[in-house]
Amino acid sequence: MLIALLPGDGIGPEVIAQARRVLDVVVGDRLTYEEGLVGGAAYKAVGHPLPEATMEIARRADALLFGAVGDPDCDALERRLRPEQAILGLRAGLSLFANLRPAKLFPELADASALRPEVASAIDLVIVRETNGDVYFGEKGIRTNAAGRREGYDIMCYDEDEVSRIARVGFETARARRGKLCSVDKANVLETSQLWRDVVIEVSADYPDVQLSHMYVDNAAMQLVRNPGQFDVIVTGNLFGDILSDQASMCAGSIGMLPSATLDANNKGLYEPIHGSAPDIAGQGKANPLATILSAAMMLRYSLGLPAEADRIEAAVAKALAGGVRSPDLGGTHTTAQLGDAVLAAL
Ligand code: GGG
Repeated sequence: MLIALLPGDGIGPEVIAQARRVLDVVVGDRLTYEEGLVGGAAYKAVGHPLPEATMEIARRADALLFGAVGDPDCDALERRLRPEQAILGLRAGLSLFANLRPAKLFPELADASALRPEVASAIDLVIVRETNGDVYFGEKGIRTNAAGRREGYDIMCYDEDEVSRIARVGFETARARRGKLCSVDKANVLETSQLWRDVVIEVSADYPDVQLSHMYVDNAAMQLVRNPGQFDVIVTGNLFGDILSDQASMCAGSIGMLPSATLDANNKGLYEPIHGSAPDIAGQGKANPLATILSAAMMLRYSLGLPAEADRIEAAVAKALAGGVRSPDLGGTHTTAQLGDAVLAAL
């Protein structure tokens, strides 16, 4: 099975290296790898954040393991050349529309959560974020308005097919868990959200066994901090899901702990930590590789049909944490490589 290895920028290569060590032990030569340039690294090497050579590897691969993109050197570039266009281009180019972001507190990390331990211990949810639409892909630009002033615009747009297909992923995910789906929108203000809510209700007719609720995104942000245990699966749009999953990560200990899978309709997927490239700590051995290692486990489970191997990696991460290993984001001083060593020792 072929994996497209896309380390990217900043701490991306460091965390991917640790995930690769773990995969080598757990699945060995059942996987082969082809590395591709993405993000600022790709722009600096060949003048584009998502070169055709990388897309070609990505199309052929059974799954993609992605580090992070983002580079302050590229901040002044026109938008189509910015590093972040690599991840958007992969999602659009491969129809990767369903981004699953599980947020669960490892019991050993109760002290690292931004919440009180008794509140944090209840967090065990999945955010299902749509990733092919919304303001990320709508028409955008800077124009001059009637008063002669510069005006930025990003069109927020969803069609009913985009909403129904992600709603189905939400319902299926809830059905396989505790049977509760909360659809998050802003239907009191936004037309896209009203359509979102109407379509989710229509789709719910096919899932009478799933308990559906609706929440405005501002309330959802508050409820995630007040009582995260009330959520099982959250289904939401691209922008709201991006924001809420970063928030959920701090409830679960650290943004360095949250993995993700972004799937197409056939479970081909791109797997990445939800964190970005963290240029402030790049190259210093301070990055937490566990979100990437857990993303590799999701890749084995969702795209490669190796659930036992995925379980083995997740158990090893829990054991490593129980052994006391902590990167700086978790309040410790262990290095990126030492966290990798601890997971390998626990396997
Ligand atoms: N590993 C996640 C990452 O690199 N994030 C940077 C980024 O551009 N994120 C945009 C998004 O997830 O929509």
